[in-house]
Amino acid sequence: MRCFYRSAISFAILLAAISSIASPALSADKRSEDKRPNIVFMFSDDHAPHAIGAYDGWLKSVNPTPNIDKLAKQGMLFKNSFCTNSICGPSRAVIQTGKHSHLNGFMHNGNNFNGDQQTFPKLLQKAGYETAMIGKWHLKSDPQGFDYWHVLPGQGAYYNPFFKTPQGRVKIEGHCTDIVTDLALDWLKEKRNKDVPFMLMCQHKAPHRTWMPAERHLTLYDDIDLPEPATLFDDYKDNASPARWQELEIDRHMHLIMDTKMTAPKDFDPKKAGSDRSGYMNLQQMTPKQLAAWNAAYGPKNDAFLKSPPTGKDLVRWKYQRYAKDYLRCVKGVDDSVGTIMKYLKDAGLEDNTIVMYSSDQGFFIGDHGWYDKRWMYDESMKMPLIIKWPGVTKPGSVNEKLVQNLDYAETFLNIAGAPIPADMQGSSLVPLLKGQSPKVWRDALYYHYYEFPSVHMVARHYGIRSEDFKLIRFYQFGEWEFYDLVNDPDELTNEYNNPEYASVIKQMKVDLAKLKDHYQDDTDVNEMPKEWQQKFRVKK
Ligand code: SGN
Ligand code: CA
Repeated sequence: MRCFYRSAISFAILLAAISSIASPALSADKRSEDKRPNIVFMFSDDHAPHAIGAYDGWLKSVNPTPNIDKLAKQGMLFKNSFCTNSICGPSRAVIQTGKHSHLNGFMHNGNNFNGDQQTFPKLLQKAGYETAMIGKWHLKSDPQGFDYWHVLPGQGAYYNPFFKTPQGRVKIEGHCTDIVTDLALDWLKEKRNKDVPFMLMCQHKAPHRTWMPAERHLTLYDDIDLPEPATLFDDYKDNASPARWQELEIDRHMHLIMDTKMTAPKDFDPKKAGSDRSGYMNLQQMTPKQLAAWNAAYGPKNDAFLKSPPTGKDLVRWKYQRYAKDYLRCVKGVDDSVGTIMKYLKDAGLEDNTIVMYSSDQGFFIGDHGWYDKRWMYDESMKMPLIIKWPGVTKPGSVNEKLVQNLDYAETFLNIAGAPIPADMQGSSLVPLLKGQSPKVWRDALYYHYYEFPSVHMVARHYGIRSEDFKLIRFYQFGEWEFYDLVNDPDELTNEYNNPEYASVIKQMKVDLAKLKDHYQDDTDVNEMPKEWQQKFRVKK
């Protein structure tokens, strides 16, 4: 392995030097004289790359995302795109700041983002861009650095959601994905200052749990069986202990009524269901028409289930089908939104000078390893989709295989705008890659750190390093390691940590992990918990 941490440092210095030469003076020029591109940053929640047709995966055959695929055909698809911490708020905070979680202060969803700190939207504004943020924000504090914002409070609701705005809260009728699209279009058409370039963040709640599709998609895929992931019945026998006592299995933790929309019996008390109630409670907020469409779609399918309920593995398979179909139905709504926005840009004559980017806050398990949710450093969850179309710059249909992260977005946006890149940002601008260049110096390993434990889904804290070929994970509270050979075992089923054949690679990766931790100035505690505490968690519930 090359010395990636040194590469990362020298690359950052190089970029800072280039960007300070390239940065223009702030200008109040009219739009016709300012040729800098607009940026439409479309972002969804929990949309795994393997639920996008343009990426490879076992769901490709159902053609889940025709519009996102079209974007990929017109732009560049990043095959090896990852997050630094696979969870919603933290991923967004990394994007805002270009800094790892331990530095931006938003390490887990319970945190409150310090919006007074340096963020890329503020710097874009300073460089003369108009900025807007619409949809899921999830950083608790109010957005800063935006000329216009309409954000969902917390997770937001799928049906008839409230939005927070600088003027107060508003409730809007409809499905969240469509409302966010409409608000984005309204801002593009009516509200923005047309004399300056813009950056619009159009951020969807879908396809987040509890996967509630729009009315028009409620029966999509009813006529087919989805392919199953190869690892649906993983037994975790090779993993470190946390994989055996987590709480995100389709089998044991996915709730039949709350998650898979089974008809509730008359005496059902959601408070006793022991699961998050927000999605189920959203049914009470539907209009009579929405609820009628919902019941008409799920009712007959639920009746068929209740007539002869499957058990054992058949029940897992049934839940997987119901869950994955709802997930893909929500994805379809997001894909429609991408199509609508792209059509508007074309019709309005904005297409040629607007960068369109699609991404999601992390990946997701769609039954892979028998799971839903994210959080783990395993590839299904650590990978993020990333597709960028920059007319005249990205080669249509190109695929980039470099290791990139959400840590890079802030610097990329600033670089595109010709704005200076602050030296304390920790990523690397993707602009050279977008231009089709192959920089001599680029990172050859990624640093990852997940902190939310104990918490919903009970995924133990871990940190680790991922190179192109190998992955080393440390569940430090429990003093356990995992190591995977990603070339020979892309599904990460065989933990090779104790295989002597890998001893020298593992030794080197431990050294490199320590260096990366140091390089990114992560001085958070990675010590083991006392043995008696470890034992309490290790019990499979
Ligand atoms: C909610 C979800 C969890 C999810 C977290 C974090 N339950 O608690 O499944 O892991 O959010 O998700 S739900 O029943 O309300 O959907 S995140 O994307 O915001 O990080
Ligand atoms: Ca998420």
